[in-house]
Amino acid sequence: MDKGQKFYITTPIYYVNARPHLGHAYTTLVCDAVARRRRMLGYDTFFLTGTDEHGVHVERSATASGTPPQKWVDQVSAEFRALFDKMGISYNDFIRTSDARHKRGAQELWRRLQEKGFIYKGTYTGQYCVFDELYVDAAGPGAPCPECGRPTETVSEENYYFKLSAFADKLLTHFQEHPDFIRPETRRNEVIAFVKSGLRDLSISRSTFKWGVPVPGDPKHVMYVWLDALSNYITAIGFGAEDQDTQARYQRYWPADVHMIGKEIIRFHCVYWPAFLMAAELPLPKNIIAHGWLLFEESKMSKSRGNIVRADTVIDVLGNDALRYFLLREIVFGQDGSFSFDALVQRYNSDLANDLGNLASRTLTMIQRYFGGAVPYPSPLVAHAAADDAIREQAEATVADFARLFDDYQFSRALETAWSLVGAVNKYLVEQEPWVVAEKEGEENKARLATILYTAAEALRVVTALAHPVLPESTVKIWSQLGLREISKFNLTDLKWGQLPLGGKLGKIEAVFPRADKTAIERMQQMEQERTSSSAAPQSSTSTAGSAAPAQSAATPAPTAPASDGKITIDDFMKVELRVGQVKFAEKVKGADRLLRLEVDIGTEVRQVVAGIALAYEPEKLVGRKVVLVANLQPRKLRGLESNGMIVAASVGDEGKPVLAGFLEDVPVGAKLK
Ligand code: ME8
Repeated sequence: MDKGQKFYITTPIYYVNARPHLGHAYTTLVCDAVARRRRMLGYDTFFLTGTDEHGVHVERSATASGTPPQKWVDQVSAEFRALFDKMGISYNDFIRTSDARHKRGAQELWRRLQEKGFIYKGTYTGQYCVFDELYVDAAGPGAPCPECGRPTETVSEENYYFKLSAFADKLLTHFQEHPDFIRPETRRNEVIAFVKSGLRDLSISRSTFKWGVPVPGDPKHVMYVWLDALSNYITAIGFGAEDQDTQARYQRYWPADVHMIGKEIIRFHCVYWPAFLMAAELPLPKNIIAHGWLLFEESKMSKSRGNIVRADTVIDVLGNDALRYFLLREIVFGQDGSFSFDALVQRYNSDLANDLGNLASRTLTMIQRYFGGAVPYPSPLVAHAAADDAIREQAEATVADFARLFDDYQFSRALETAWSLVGAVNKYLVEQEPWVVAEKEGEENKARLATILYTAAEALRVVTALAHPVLPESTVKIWSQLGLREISKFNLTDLKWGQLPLGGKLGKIEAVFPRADKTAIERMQQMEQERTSSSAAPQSSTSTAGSAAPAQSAATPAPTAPASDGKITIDDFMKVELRVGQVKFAEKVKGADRLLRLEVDIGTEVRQVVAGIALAYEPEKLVGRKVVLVANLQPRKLRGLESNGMIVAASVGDEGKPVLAGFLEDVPVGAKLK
């Protein structure tokens, strides 16, 4: 890694239609840890986060709550910012797409695209998913969105288009020449396959709503929310600014070194964004890193599923560092990973309270007790043992391994390495028994005691310096207990064994990680319940039957109400043909986490059904199972697959987990339910 360079890292800018949850906190704290380490390595680091505030989605949420859009976005954006401040996130700037500076920059990007001849006017008539802000090609009225399964709306609009189709080859060449452009490899392959399947021009304006950045020269239109949002990465650092100082900031920091995103938004970042930049003849970001999802109770934590946990809850009970450590250590970065209060408390107690906490408290307490709180002088000759060298060697290897792994975004493995040093030093203390040596008389024993405690304290210093970007609050405390000052100004490139000043006076010794007791979990669960019930944020509704489409979200218009008393006649019910079917074959639908393709025997024929039950059922376990099928539904297409019928399932809990309907007695395949 070169020194003295700039490093520009960004999070996605978060939608203000939902209150912040642990998923948003995750990306932000990962970036924060990376930014902090880069600063400690001497990089001129710029870390950007912010909120994405435009679009019909936000306009509708605001209107539904009777609030003017600007006031609504001000409120929710402030919540994101307050959370990040509470989390101690070291962002350098917080961009809002409703900022004047952003609008100016986004319009400047538009002008450039237009000047270079990549924008033209055309008409689009078809289906549109409001939730994903996506046009759904080749789909009929009411068709479900291929991304989220919600019903699409029919729109007919005269729009501006971007000539995305002109960039397929250029993008593929760029991916080939820059193998690290998209990480990890699996996401890179997905993007390459998407581009190879052909790119169509992209509609980049909307005229059916007002809440957006006006198109330069044609204010009846607002810019497509993704073009608007993606441009934040340059507008925040001064692209399109009027004054020279701000422009200089853009020159200094662009291109970004890392755009960190969740895996669901790779297409926007890895295809659209580079194509816009190529068209405007601007440099491309160096790395786009897509991480996996934080799951809670086995499905993606998200507002629409209603299965969210708030970062505040964890912070209020266990503190910021516990949350950061857990998410970076427990989740293999890049893959999906589960969050649970049990695992959090277990990890906190074992790695922080026990391992690091114990190492710090016993080493420092013994130095206090036996050496009056001054770092003892090790004795390289008389009182030296092979075990001391082993710790020193392991510490030196840890510095190198931690750097290699952390800077390769393998946070979990980097922390594992550092914690094996912690474990080794704790074991070293148990074996060397300094408390026994301290009881013995004579200079040699005194020298041996000094060497043991020096070795432990020096190893503690090394781990503390390495862990600072991950545990910014507690490492400050340990550092000052070691008698050292300003850990964040410590230059990590200088980290070497033997730098603990001999004879240096320790600071005041206090426990850094108090053990969490059993009530911690209950307290967090209770806080979540209270926050959920008192939250003003829209919650998802629970559907009574599982279907190929996920549960309705608050953002989706409610289904049309039945007859005024809410009841239907028996004739209405008899119109629905429910049959017993048996699953003959089941497989996951590629690229759709929630969907399974099933072949279901209903006595008279075998039907293909696409069902949104993949998060609850393994395909292999369904084969042979009897299910209830709505057999006379009109066929519809999901992810290009025709679905002939709907499997009946209960929708359980806030997250709408599907549970298949079944029978206690054996029933013949094809039997009708009435
Ligand atoms: O997509 N696990 O905003 P958004 C992990 N405004 N990360 C999660 C997560 C989860 N369960 N839930 C959310 C948008 N995230 C657009 C982005 S950028 C120009 C515009 C994180 O509010 C993750 O980083 O839906 C994901 O990509 C982002 O929040 C989505 O936030």
